[in-house]
Amino acid sequence: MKILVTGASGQVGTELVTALSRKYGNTSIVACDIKSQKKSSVNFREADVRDIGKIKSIIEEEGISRIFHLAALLSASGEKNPEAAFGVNMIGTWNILIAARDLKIERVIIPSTIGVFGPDTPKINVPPTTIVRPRTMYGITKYASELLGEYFFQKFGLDCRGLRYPGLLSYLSPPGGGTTDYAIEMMAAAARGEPYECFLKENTRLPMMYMPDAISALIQLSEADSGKLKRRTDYHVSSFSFTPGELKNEISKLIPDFQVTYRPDFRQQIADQWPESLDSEEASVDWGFHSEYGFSATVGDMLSHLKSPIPS
Ligand code: AKB
Repeated sequence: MKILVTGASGQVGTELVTALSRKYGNTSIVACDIKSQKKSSVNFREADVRDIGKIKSIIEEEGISRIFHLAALLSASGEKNPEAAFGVNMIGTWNILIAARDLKIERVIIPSTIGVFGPDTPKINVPPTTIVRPRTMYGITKYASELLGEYFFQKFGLDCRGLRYPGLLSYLSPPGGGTTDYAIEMMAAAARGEPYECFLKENTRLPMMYMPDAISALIQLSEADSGKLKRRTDYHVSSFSFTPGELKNEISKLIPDFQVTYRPDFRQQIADQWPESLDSEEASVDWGFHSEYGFSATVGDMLSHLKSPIPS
């Protein structure tokens, strides 16, 4: 098996490439991103997912059989530049699906997001089938990508799979352009001994997950027996939910003089459209999803790594 990871230099991509190469060996992985990467432990190919010719030639030249398609602009970046978000998220996903169908790729895994939800979505313990109706370009394009994945499965027999991630917490590679980024920024500021000005209100509750659990879930779904999957592209996974105020209090248990002020900006309106918690039951039943890390363990682990970063 030869695996292509698009968006490989992003927050999830960086850690997924490391985990996949540990599991399958460095030579089985091809990392691809629009940003060039000088130091890569695996074969790195620079490419824009909007360029189908380039994507097809990489697949053919490298003998790719499986694709993790992660390239995307996140919620806040998408609102700043809707055209770019449409191009990368929509055209990019369409290109990956067409290339996968034409070149007989055996499986395509596309993570989705709580960004697919809108103001009409219920707030608590939300199951995958519910009112969606997103209002952001990120949400619209990611929801359409979920539906396209299902369409390609039904119509062409392409094995597409996906899950909706909550906010993801990681210390190795910084997030970029998301609404849930505040949580990582807050912990990073605390670790540096600095105060933090939060761009969401103190009581905004959102579902979250630690990156090691997010990576395990994606790999687990990619390996699941196809016959056991009752859903295709929209499994829910989540570990816990918290507000900026609760995160501040948790950090203060370890760094008592940590200070946070609140100055909500345009990202508050995005966060207000998302649920507070997700129901991950179907992912647990169908392919064994579970989380190792709770809220306190995540904050403790994040802070200890952020305080003593791995030298680059
Ligand atoms: C964002 O905030 O845009 C992302 C997400 C929830 O998908 N982290």
